[in-house]
Order: sequence, then C-alpha cells, then structure tokens
Amino acid sequence: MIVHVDMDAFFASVEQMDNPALRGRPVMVGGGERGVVATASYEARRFGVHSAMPAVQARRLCPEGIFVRPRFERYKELSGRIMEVLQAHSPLVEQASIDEAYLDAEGLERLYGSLAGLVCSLRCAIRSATGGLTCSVGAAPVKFLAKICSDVNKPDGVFILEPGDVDAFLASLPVRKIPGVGPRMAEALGKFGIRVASDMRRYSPDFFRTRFGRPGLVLLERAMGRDERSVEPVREAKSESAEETLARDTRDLELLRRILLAHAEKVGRRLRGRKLQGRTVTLKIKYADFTQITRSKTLEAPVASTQGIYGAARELLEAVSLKKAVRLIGVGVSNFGAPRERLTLLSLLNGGRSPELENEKRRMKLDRTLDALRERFGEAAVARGALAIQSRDGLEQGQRRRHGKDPEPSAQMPDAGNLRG
Ligand code: TTP
Ligand code: MG
Repeated sequence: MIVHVDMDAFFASVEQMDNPALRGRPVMVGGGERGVVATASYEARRFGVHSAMPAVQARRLCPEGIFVRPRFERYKELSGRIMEVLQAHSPLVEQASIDEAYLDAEGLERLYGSLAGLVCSLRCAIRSATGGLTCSVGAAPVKFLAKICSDVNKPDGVFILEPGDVDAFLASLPVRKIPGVGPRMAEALGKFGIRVASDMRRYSPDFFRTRFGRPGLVLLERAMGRDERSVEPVREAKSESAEETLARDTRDLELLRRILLAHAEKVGRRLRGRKLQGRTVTLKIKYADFTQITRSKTLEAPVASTQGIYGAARELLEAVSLKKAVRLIGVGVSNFGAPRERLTLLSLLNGGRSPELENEKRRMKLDRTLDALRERFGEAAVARGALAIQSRDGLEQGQRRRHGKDPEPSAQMPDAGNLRG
C-alpha cells in the first residue's frame, strides 16, 4: 500500500497556529496590492475563496477575510520537520510538494499493528513535530489513488482504500478527480459519455491513443486502477525559478531589467546552494491581458552565477515585445547535468579553452564570496550591496552593448543558443 499525506490549508494553518488571533477566522495567504491567493483557511473557503484566485475577487467574496503575507521560510522550516517525521516512519518517502508526500507502507503494517496504526502514528507525530498542524491521509494500492484518497475526508481525515474496494471506487470516481484531467479533458471525455473512471473501460486502447495520444493511454491505465509509478525517495527539482506579479503593469524596460536581476540573484543563490548549474535560461512574461509567453536560451556553458543567468535573461527580455504592459515577469534555470562532464566536453571543443566557461568561473567566485558574506552578516545588508554592484555592472554592460562593444566573451562567440516557445 502507498500512503499519501497532505497538510490541511497548509500556509493558512501555519499562520493560524503562529497567531492565535487568526484562529477560527477566514484567513487568506497571499494578496498584496495585486496578486493571487496562495491558499485560504477552511473558514474562508466557505465563502468560495480558493488557491490561485485573484485577491480582488477573494476580497469581494469574503470582505471580513484577513489577508496575511506569506512567510515562505517558516513554511519551508515546518515542511522540513514534516518530512523528517515521515522519514522516521519509512525509508521510502517521496516529497511531492511543500506540503505533501508519498510513503511506501510495504512491511510497515506489521511494525505498527496495521495500516491504520501506521497512519495514526504519522498524524500524531506530525501534529507534535509542527506544534499542532493537521494533515489528511489517503492510502491505496497505487500512487494516484492514494493521492485522491487523501482528499476524500479532508481536512484532518483519513481514507484507506482496500485493494478489494478499488473497482467500486473507480465506478463512482468522476474523471475530473484523476490527476492530469483538467476541465477541457473532462469535457472532451464527457462527449463520449465518459463521466466516471470506469466508463473509460468501454473504449479500446486504440480509441484513447488516436483521440488523446499518450496521455490518453495513461488515463486508460488509471481507469483500470493501474499506476506503475513507485515511491521515489529523492525528488530533485529539475529547475529553479523566481517570478513576481508586479505591483503595477509596466512597459519600462529598465525596471523590468532590475526585477530580472533580483530574480537572477534569487535563482542563482538557490542553485549555488544546491551545487547545481543549468544550461537553459527561461524568461516568462505575463502581459496585462493575461496572455503569457516563455522564451528560452540554451547556453554553451552551464551557469549558476547571478550575472550568468541575468545576462541570458536580459537578452531574452530585449527580444520580446513590450507593446503590451507586463504584469508578471519570471526567470528560470533548467537543464541541469553533471557539470564536470560538460566542462570537459566544452573545453575539448574549444581546444582546451573556453572563454565562456572561464567567465562563469570568475563570476561564480564573486558570487560565492557574496553568498558567504550574506550567511555571516545577514540577508538584507549584503544582499542590497550585491545587487547594487551587479546592477551597476549590468547597466555598464547594457551601455557598452548599445555602443556595440559588449565585453562579455559570450557575445563574441558564435551564437550557440536557440530560441523556442
Ligand atoms: P495544497 O495542498 O494544494 O493546498 P492547501 O494545503 O492549502 O489546502 P488543502 O487542505 O486543500 O490541501 O497546497 C499546499 C500549499 O501550497 C498551500 O497552502 C499554498 C501553496 N499553494 C500556492 O501557493 N498556490 C497554489 O495555487 C496552490 C494550489 C498551493
Ligand atoms: Mg495541502
């Protein structure tokens, strides 16, 4: 059996736990002048407020609701404690997001008397390790069913689906509840009279393949109650990113550059902390009319330095249209890999020398120093200094570029980047 644990109204519950004045009241985490609700307490959900809802709309639905600014560091700290509790119960724990995880229960039933005993122990331990947070737990023979089950008796509930009850469960499971089935897919399935999971069994694999491609076949598997995925203990993020909805829509390139630099700093620092480097830098822009574009550039040498990331992101930014005002801007780095291997290959290609690589090395050295300073002397003071230095640096480069003399060796090399999206 696989167990899925998901915290109840996670961010909001943390705020209510830390501030007794918020308990029992409708709390919405997120907001700001603009932006969206990250999550709402169950008291606020009764008014129809939910995750990803624009703050303005949430306020309209629930005027007495209390908006709280998110405190990600605190959520991460508690998330870490929750994962430790789970790891103390099973060697096979897979963290799926900040507040949820899968746990392979094989062989543990005997240790805890029964599966229910294990679940009970998990819930108690989470409550005491966090200082009082509740979670909901689902258990089922396969992963996707375990996840659906944790939702059945939410909040603070448990639902265990025994193998013998899977067929009956699938016969009453709306397709929309299957992870990966969005409103559009549900509508398309509805046209064929498919409303609950088991309805899909009336159709052949060929039907699903031709109508929906590979995802269709996966869906059919799910309809049979099958899910081959096992609990994978380490789930390394495949990318790092930072984004922000702006306080006001803007077409100001200089302002966007500065925000991009701050994002590059954040992403770079996380990458350096994880000892990762990525070759693909992605720029994401959402315009005032909510249309969204992403542009990516794959670099010759992997980067983790703030300037390395910023340089690529800025180039991408300069190539996009600012006819419409920008509402959100973000930057991401992906395409991680074994750095050593890439480095060797790269220097071989360049006859033992790679200006781009050496440049990145130099920038990394500076960044590591700044990171270390920040560790020692605190976040704000040094962070601002670092940004100021890099900001000036960025501006100078920008000016030189306009004069056609970019000192960055990357600009002198043949363009190895590609654009997509
Ligand atoms: P969820 O587990 O999806 O939601 P939740 O824990 O708030 O509520 P539930 O009881 O239904 O599980 O997400 C976990 C946290 O992730 C959530 O507290 C806030 C954050 N989050 C966002 O920031 N944006 C989002 O769109 C969603 C869905 C979650
Ligand atoms: Mg949750």
